[in-house]
Parts: sequence; C-alpha cells; structure tokens
Amino acid sequence: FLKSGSTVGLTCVPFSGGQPKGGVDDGPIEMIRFGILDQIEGMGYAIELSPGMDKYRTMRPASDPPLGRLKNPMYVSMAAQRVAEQVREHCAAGRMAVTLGGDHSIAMGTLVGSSDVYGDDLCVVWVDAHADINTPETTDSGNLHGCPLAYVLGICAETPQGDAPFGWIKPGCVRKDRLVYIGLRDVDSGEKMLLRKHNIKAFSMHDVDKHGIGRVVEMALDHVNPDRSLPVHMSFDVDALDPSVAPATGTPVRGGLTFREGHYICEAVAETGCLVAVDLVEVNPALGDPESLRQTVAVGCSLVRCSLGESLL
Ligand code: 5AB
Ligand code: MN
Ligand code: MN
Ligand code: MN
Repeated sequence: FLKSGSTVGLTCVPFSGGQPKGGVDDGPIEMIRFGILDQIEGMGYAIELSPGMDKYRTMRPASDPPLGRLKNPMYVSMAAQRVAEQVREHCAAGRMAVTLGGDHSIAMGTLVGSSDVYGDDLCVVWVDAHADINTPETTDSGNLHGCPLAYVLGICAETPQGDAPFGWIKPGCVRKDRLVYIGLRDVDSGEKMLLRKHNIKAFSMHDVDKHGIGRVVEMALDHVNPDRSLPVHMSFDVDALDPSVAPATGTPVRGGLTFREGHYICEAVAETGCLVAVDLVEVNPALGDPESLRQTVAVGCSLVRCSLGESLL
C-alpha cells in the first residue's frame, strides 16, 4: 500500500445530520478559509478534491422519520454512502484520503471507503473523548455521530439490509481486533459493555496520564499493527483535545488531550509511514466566540498537517 503517497485525496463533508447542533457543517469551509489547501500544497502534495461538496447539504430527504431512537437515519445513511464512494476512489487511486467533517457519523463512510480498498488489513486508530460505538439498541440520544463504529464493526443486534438506512454497509468491514481508541473519557454504560463484550482495546485519558502519550501511542500501534506493516486509518474527533485547546465543538468534555499530546499522536502515526486515511471531524465554527472558532479551526488544520508529516525532520 501507499507509504506516504504524494497526492492527497481531499473530501470535504459539510454535514451536521448526525447530531442536533447546526454549524458543524461549516467545519470544512472554515478550514479551507484558514488555508488548509495551500498548507497541504505547500508541503509538496498535489490535491485531488472530491467534487460536489454542496450536495451534502441538498441531499437531505424531504421525509426522514426516526428509526427507533435514531434521528435522520436516511439522511445520515445517504451522506455516508456518498462519503464512502469518494474516499474509496481516493484510496483506490493510491492517494492519502483526507476527510474534513462534518459530524462524526460521516466516518461510517470514510471507513467503508478505505476498508473496501485495504480490506481486512485496515487498522483504525480512533482519537476521541467518546467511543462512538452505540448501537440502535444502546443509544440514549439517538444521535448517529455516537454510532458510526457499531455499523462498520457489525455489532448491531439486527444487521440493516438492502435499501434500509445503513443496509449498504458491510458489517464487519472493520475488524474488532484492528480498532484501537486513544483519549476516551466520556463513555456511555452501554458502550462500556460493548467494549468489554467485543474485547476492543482502548486507551483512556487515565492511561495517557499514567503512561504518557509516547507509550500510549506505541502500545496502541502495537495492538493493531505490531510490525508497522499494515495500512492505518486515523479518525480524529477534535473533541479528543481538551476544550481549552479546541473549544468550538458540539460535545466538549473536560480533561482532554493537550495541544502537544494531540499533535504527538498525529506525528507518531505519520512517522510509521502506514497512514492511508485521516478524518478530522466535529469542528463547529458556530459555537463560541470568534477567538474559540479561530483556535479550533487552526488546531484542526495543524493536526491534518502533522498527520501528513509536517513536523517530521
Ligand atoms: B462524537 C454520546 N455517547 O451517543 C451519544 O462527538 C455522545 O462523535 C456521542 O464523539 C458523541 O450521544 C459523538 C452521549
Ligand atoms: Mn467525540
Ligand atoms: Mn466522535
Ligand atoms: Mn462531538
């Protein structure tokens, strides 16, 4: 697979249907305004931009009744399916797939896209305050940005079929033993049961405090990719960072990663040369004052650059 390819396949997903707060759909455009395109090109990459990003806003179905507790199920499913096609195309062409969200429900799409190309080998590093593994049965909020992993791991009580929302997702396209978390600190009780039941490896903020970020990233990579030979998809939710570092996000939780810890993760994963896809999600420019916005957009862009190897000498 690509060892640090020279073209970035960029997919911008202005989508907020996986949660109730408006504004997260402006995450990508704010990062573009902040200069992410020039920054990536300035690092020597060519950019292939997925077309038609406006479509994510206009494709909302006229009627989208809840599915049990799940809100906007058809809209989330359709948007994620489109994300999957765009990411699949980038990966198939050997590009580094970079996806800017948008809320985290779009990761159903990014993971289907990358796993379609890299198959069983794909390792997933999920950097987040939250586990995002709720099933339709365990979710309290019904917000699908808390559920993307349940669908790709194939651990929902009933597997969606055919034309039903999420029926297009191949359950188990991401292997449970190739998923690892870093940064967790707000995990629902139903999610804790799922993590235990499926034996999924997680490094919480407690582990970061105890071992330090260097050791945690090493242990996380040892778990999924001991020989550093497999392709890695990193899904980075900006709320993994402490709210003092990334305030403009919909579900902030105190006690998060410092600026350096967040960047260290990206640098260390980049350093392996195994990274094939990265998501940067949950930047919400509508939350907080202009300075919070600027700070959060800036940190989002710099995490992307570090994932592309900016700070490697
Ligand atoms: B995020 C919560 N577990 O399911 C739920 O920001 C929060 O993508 C989900 O990590 C947070 O609603 C989703 C309480
Ligand atoms: Mn989160
Ligand atoms: Mn998340
Ligand atoms: Mn969030």
